[in-house]
Amino acid sequence: MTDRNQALFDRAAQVIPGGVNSPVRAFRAVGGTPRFVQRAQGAYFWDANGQKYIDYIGSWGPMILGHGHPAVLEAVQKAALDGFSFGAPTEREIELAEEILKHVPSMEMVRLVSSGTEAGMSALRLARGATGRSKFIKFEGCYHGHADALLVKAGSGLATFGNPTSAGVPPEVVRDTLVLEYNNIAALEEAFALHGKELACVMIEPIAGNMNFVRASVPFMKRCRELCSEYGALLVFDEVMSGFRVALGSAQSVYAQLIPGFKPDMTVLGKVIGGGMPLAAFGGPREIMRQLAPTGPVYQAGTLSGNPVATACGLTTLREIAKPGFFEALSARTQSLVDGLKGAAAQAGVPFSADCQGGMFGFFLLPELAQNYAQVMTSDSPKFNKLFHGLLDGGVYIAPALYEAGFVSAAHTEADIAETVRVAGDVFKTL
Ligand code: HOZ
Repeated sequence: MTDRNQALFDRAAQVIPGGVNSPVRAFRAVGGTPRFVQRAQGAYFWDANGQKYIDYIGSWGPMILGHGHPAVLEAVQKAALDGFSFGAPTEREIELAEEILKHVPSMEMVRLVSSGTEAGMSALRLARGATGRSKFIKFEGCYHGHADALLVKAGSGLATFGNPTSAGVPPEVVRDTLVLEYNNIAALEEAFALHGKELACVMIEPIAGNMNFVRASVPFMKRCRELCSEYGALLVFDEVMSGFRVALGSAQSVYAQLIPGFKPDMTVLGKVIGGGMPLAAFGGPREIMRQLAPTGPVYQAGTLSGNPVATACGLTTLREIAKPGFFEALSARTQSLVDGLKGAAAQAGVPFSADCQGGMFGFFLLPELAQNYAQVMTSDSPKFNKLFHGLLDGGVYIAPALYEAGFVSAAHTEADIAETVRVAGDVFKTL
């Protein structure tokens, strides 16, 4: 039988760099042929060969209700009939903003944009504009989109500024980006002692989903908050992945339960708030958000910002996940996957650790959970690749790289979880 995935990949490579429109999709880390998706429904998608998979990527997070949820489909179809894009305001933008603010009260105002990269880039510009400072801290392994100043890896010393991680990013553009180790309080304190008064913000993924799944420890998060407040820097939460995914109130609500009175100054959102459509946002207190054009001097704009079809998709998704019991059920399902995988790995004698929150999870072929990027890097990547392909052959689709988190949707059934654990158990025995 012809492999249609391979045929499509070969054809794509002639007209699209690497055959993909986002690099991780090319399977370079794990080898093999990317699956070209033909259609998806609920917790599954079908590839170009007609092969069915249980989907644990869910568009890298947005599909929290599963694919093709009837209420979302209806809202999108209706919105599309009313017009695709106007470049003028609509009532639904207000409704979506109100819905977001209702659940994430650290934000008093929110600006809608089209992608997480755009939201992160704009939040950084606003933090710099609002504080009048240029330098900022980010953490190794946290990804905030591909804006130039954010594509930075750690420099040679703890408190030195970073180096570009991509060709085409001039060193002078990243000279104000300080990159520190995640969960390292001593490095954070040292950086503030040296540069605190010049820092516009600390930007952090509170639950990092771009180095697999790594939580900021509570003492570390507490110290981030204290130092930002002490030095007048803004604490910017990048919740593109964790927002409305780990809890209805996002990761900040999880930390607020552990650290009394905790809240970030600004929040960056994406993925779930668009329900699978290109939509993202950033927000914060009124006095900061009013620094944005047209009320303030910080420029930011977009033709597709607040797009009417995307807002219909996002708004309906948020209303569905705000229904009573939604997150309890999703969390229980995700926990049962993580527990099942741990049990299967233990039975096969494979070193394995895993964690989850709400509908987001991660695992390492390591005996202990990684706390930072360097520890994530110690994972056994040939073994991960074997696991990845074993799962894929068994009809289970996880991210094709060990640096990515996984996502469970409300459409995943107990039977899907059991089947996943069964397939994983068989593969673990071969590792
Ligand atoms: N930025 C995503 C990985 N964390 C990949 C997005 C995609 O390929 O769709």
